Amino acid sequence: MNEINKEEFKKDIENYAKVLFRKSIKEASDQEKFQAVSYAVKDIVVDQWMATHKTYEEQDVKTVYYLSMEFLTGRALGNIIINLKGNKAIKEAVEELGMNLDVIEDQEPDAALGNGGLGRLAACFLDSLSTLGYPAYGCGIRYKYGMFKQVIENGYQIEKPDDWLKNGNPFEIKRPEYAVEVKFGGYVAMRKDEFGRDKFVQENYQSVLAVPYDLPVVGYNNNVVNTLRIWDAEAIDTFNLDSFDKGDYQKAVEQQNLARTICEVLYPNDNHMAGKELRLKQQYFFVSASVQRAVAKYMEKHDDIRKIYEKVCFQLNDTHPTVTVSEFMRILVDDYGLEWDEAWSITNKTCAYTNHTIMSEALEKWPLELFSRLLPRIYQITEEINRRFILQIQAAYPGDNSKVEKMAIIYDGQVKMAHLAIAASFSVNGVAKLHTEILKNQELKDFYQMMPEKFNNKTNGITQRRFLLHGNPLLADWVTKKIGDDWITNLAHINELGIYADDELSRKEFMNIKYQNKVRLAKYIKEHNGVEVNPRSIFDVQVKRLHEYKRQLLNILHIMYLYNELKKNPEMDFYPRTFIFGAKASAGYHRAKSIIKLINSVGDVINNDKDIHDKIKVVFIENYRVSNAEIIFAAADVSEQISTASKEASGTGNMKFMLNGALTLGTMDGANVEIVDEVGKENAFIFGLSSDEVIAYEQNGQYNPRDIYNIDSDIRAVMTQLVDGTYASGNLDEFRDIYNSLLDGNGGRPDMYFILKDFRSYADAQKRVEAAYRDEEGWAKSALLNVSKSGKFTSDRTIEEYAKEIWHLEKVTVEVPE
Ligand code: 26Q
Repeated sequence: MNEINKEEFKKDIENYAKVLFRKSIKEASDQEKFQAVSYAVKDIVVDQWMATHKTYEEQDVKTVYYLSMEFLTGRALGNIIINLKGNKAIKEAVEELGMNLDVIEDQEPDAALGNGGLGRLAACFLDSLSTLGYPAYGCGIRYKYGMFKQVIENGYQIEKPDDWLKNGNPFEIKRPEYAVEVKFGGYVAMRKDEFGRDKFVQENYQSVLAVPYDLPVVGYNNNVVNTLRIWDAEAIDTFNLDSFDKGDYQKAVEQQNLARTICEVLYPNDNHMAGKELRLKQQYFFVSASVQRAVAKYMEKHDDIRKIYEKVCFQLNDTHPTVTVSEFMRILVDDYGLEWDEAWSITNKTCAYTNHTIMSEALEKWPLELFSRLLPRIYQITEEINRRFILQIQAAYPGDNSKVEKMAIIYDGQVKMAHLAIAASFSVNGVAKLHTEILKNQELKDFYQMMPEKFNNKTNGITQRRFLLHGNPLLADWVTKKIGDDWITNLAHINELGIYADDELSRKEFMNIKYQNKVRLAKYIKEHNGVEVNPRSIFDVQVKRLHEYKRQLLNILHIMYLYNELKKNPEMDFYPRTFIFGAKASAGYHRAKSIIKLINSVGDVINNDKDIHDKIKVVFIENYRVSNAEIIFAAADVSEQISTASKEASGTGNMKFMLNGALTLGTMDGANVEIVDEVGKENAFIFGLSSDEVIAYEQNGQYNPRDIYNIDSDIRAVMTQLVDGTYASGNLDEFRDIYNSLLDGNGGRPDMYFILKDFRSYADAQKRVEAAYRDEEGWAKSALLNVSKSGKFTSDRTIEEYAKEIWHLEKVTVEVPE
């Protein structure tokens, strides 16, 4: 890596302030300073970016295209500075110009082009791909509005638009030279090509121009810069319409509207399928553009499309980009004239699919009417894929029509995207051991039985560069002092920290860092919530999307119970606790929004009750997102990972907490199972039904929450308080729906997520947490052990597995000319 020249860098910053804003640094606003510094950083990045792509071309590398509707990258500037190893020089340069780097980083809006786990995973994967030197493109959508901003008013969530591009994005580069056309609607006609052969063409369609914007993905200290390519839609120049369409004013206006709407906004659903036409348009839009461009790029350097799988792999991030399969077939068959069987075999060697959920409401199924109307040619191709796949099923299971019913791609008037993805991919992976086992033995059992060789596990991971090095500088520096800085690119080395768990002084130092991070978070909470919290209390944190299966409700019901206990017995031994929540609810998910209101209402009552002397505080952090997550993880003592067993495919927040020295309070679900494998049951607090028990209850229907309600008076008391005005004096019906969902169902089975069933076990685990925390030495030891055992959960390990076992990529090294 070429050294950053501080003096030159300072001149660069001043020059950008001048060119962009005709101002000196002194005159510039904080936002303008952020822009100037970012452009100066980009200057360094672009040299590496060009060198990387030159190397890729010279070496004719195989490339993975990570196709994802979501990339939750958060802020770029701080992360890029860290990965450039420019922290020292850049910090000094900025300070010598009279600025503060933290303040400057704070000016950047989060790039919130994702909902939660799946989108953030994609961002961690890109960081690891670049750091490991693997050639990759992230392909996605340049949403004008990302994940909404959450404002809490009167305890309720209000959504505000996230106008993240309003000041411009200093790191993006528009690439109009790579724009491609994407077609929607119309009909398919049979025409003759120039050699008199039949071919299918889409006619009378509407189209948009897909225009890519490239964002740099900077590897750690290695000159490698990959590209996150996000597509924007522009109206096709109406003067260029086919002669057929000339003067079709109506159509020109429609096309302009189409272009305006496609990339307008991210759907804020997490683990829930929104069967909206615009969502399918978004999917085909970015898939068609990405696949067209990948094929064109390949053909610039190669002459045989039949070998494209040697240089290209499409990784499908869940089913959202599954139209890739049919679009790629369309290009091979219609544009390159390949026979079906040959095209199918190539597609099968190029596509791989990752499943992120077993929740049935998240499974993507599109009505045939909509699918065929919007994508007529893609529909024909999908039908033919389905026809042949059914023949394959019938050949494997002669006479067993139930197999066809369960596995067909098109059935019951719907296109089942997971079935299409599995049929067309050479690899199908789950995201944690338990999840993959559930896929193989339950959800996708029939597919596994027919094609076992496709199935594999890739346990998720997170990048330690953002979530320790950037988010927790105090702990990062301390770790480096103890064991050197290898952990930054090889997290397995963090196990060397293990010996310090037995060292009294190290434990003290470690707990002191945790304390300082708690002070930092307390300050954030004071500034943003106006609530005073005690950094000496236990910081017990649940931050993640709000969903019933994640059971924020279990957490808050337990807090209501603790409060009752304290009221009954004010003198009881009670270690002060701060319960911290952060969660966005999908805009249309009413019950989730009521749970947010409940958390805030309970907080209002408890936080203002003088009788309990600040022993419990309940804080709801507004607008939870990547940038404040970094501060929250660093300050956590207890990591709440309490999903109903079998429902959370992996979880990745659990790993971020562990890396920052919080202890897991959780069910045996998702990657919690593997965390416990690493740290041992004695260094975590495990409770609740197992996934087998949950699945058994779901199948035999033998669970009745009324039985628990009838015998457990503490639970009964808490339930009653949901509807007697204790927490909603103005409106007794405020939480009636929550109450009913637990006891009567209300749209599902009563207590579908086994909250009452797991309540006692959870409360017991919470007692163990308190007892453990009172033993300060023991706690410090466990926390340090957690950090030291987090090596497995780096996304670097995950990406090595994908690269070796699925993508078959080679690493490159990049030199930047001086
Ligand atoms: C689908 C159709 C229409 C509209 C929206 C959607 C949609 C959008 C987002 C469906 C699902 C999602 C997000 C899923 C998700 O985040 N899953 C999480 O993925 C993580 C990474 O693998 C896991 O750790 C989590 O366990 C899993 O819940």
